[in-house]
Amino acid sequence: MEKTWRWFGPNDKITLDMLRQIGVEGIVTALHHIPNGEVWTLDEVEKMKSFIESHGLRWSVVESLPVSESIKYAGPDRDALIERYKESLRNLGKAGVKTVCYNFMPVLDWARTDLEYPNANGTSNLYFNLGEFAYFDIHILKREGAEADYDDNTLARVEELRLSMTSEGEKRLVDNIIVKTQGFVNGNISESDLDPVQKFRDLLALYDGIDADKLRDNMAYFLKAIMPVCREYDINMCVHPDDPPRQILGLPRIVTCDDDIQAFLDAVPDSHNGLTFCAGSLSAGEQNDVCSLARKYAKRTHFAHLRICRVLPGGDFKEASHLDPRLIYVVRTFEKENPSIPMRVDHAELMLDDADKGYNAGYSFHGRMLALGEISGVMATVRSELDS
Ligand code: DNO
Repeated sequence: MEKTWRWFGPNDKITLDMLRQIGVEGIVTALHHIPNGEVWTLDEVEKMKSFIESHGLRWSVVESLPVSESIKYAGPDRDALIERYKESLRNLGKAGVKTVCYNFMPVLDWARTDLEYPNANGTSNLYFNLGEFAYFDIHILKREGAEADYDDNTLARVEELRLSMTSEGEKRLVDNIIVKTQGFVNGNISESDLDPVQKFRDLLALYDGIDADKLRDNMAYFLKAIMPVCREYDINMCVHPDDPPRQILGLPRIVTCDDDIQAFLDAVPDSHNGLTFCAGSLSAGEQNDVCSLARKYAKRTHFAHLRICRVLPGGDFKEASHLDPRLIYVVRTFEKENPSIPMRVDHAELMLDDADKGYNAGYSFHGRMLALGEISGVMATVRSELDS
């Protein structure tokens, strides 16, 4: 697989020169300065591409060309927005950038409650605490009927939290769940929003009456509309699985498991309609066996996110080591079945001086560099086994 790295553009504190030194071959990025729903012009795409190439690297993957909420919930302007999306794809195609990652998660992209959960060795990592998440849903968001979505054990954890929760604790949860994890990946909520919770409630309301079947129809509608452009320019679309892979906050989620993946592939049967195999997101669902999913979908995968989670009793999950045997199995599978795809490591630890640098949550430098070194070793070993 091609070793790529998610880089957030010229303002990223991690520079392309640094990335060349650590064995990165290709860049995963987006035109973060262009607001969601606007066209990525050929000029802007080419500027970014030349900048990357002037550092001896290539622009391997777009992550993400964001799908506007209105396309997801089928708002009145969805056709106009799809036309703009197609225009952006054409411009990417003309410039030769042909792997496009996106997601179809309503409102919230990925969810974590803790961004610096301490590990025993002094590093820290991302963590999802189901009790805290349910607390956010029930007591901060105050979503109607939220209690019904949690089991007794989780509700008991929420009650325990309620007895000791402080206003700083609540602020930390809001920051982690809807501000810090979201601001840099999707423009829905940003650090400058004065009342992120109210803004978030308004966004949730857009999905009133949209269930999983409707969302599936809307995804198929979108994919069918863009496929002719993808065929013309040979662009591979790869949807990111839902993170975590389950319904949350009353929102439907439709890329959570084997059946879901099969369903969107069947709905639009075209090789340009494929998957971002995020081993981390898929492994955060107890229903999923990432190893068999990798075997089953290797050929429909256009991009791999290499990280892995461990689900804990009670429904919490945390990021596990990049040397976890399941991840080694996934790497072996892709090296065998689809070795030309790009891969990037993801959500690594904060280590050494990473924590002082203000990197985007989950996107440390030293932690990801270590993970890339580990995965590179696994890839080299697997390749030499396959060659012998
Ligand atoms: C989080 C990322 C996601 C991903 C998008 C793709 O760290 O994995 O934000 O980039 O869902 O559209």
